[in-house]
Amino acid sequence: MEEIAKALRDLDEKKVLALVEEALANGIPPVQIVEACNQGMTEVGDLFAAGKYFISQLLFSAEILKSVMNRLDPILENGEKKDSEGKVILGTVKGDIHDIGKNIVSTLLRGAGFEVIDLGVDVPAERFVSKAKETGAKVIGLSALLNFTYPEMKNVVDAVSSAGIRNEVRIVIGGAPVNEQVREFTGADFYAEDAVAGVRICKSIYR
Ligand code: B12
Repeated sequence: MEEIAKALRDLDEKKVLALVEEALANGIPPVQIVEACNQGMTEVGDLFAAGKYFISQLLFSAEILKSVMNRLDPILENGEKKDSEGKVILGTVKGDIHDIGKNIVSTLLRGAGFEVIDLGVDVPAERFVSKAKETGAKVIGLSALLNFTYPEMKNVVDAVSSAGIRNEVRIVIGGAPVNEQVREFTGADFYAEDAVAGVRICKSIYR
């Protein structure tokens, strides 16, 4: 797993894909492979923050991870159709276009039997609210990876309150730099440190 993270950090696409195949052949659960990739992406982000990588390298890392997810998605979704566990609205908040993590959450939720309404990226608060009203979903999942988009998460929570549906809708937030303090700031109900935790939270809400 460390080798996968390292190969991703070094942007060695061929090696990443070969290691993923090897891990799958050895029966490593795909969720664990995703976590290793997360680690690699964090290291890419750190190199970017340190001025050693540039936007082109960020973009390339995203392309590599997308190829990995193309391979893992069908396994994570697991084919067998279950009854709907419930509806979950997902989106990356306004001002933010990072979507790889959100897409992983979407895949795992679908795999767990949830109906996912994915609103995409750069989603304004009103869109989350109108979709929640339209579909009756009990969960809104917000993704944000930029610290300057935290206030936008708070805007969504406030918009849900203003629309008078705060008691019917639980709001879950996630994204690499998000933590419990951000949750408090935004007024969201839950913070998920990763996609697996997100699925667990959604299950607990619908139970
Ligand atoms: C790839 C990447 C990009 C790609 C994104 C491509 C894409 N389609 O998503 C591109 C090149 C477009 C990009 C652009 C920018 N980026 Co960028 N990017 C990254 C990088 C390297 C990886 C992100 C990623 O995909 N990680 C892998 C996924 C799987 O992890 P994840 O998103 O955290 O998701 C997991 C969990 O957090 C969780 N999760 C995520 N969302 C949700 C939601 C819910 C509901 C739940 C339950 C769980 C959950 O589940 C996932 C799986 O476990 C990060 C570094 C990092 N540390 O994350 C920087 C990073 C996020 N970017 C950064 C910056 C600064 C930018 C730019 C502003 C750069 C610039 N100067 O233009 C722009 C902003 C563009 C915009 N307006 O959004 C900074 C943000 C700093 C900050 N805290 O504000 C980071 C941290 C890099 C750094 N260290 O400086 N970026």
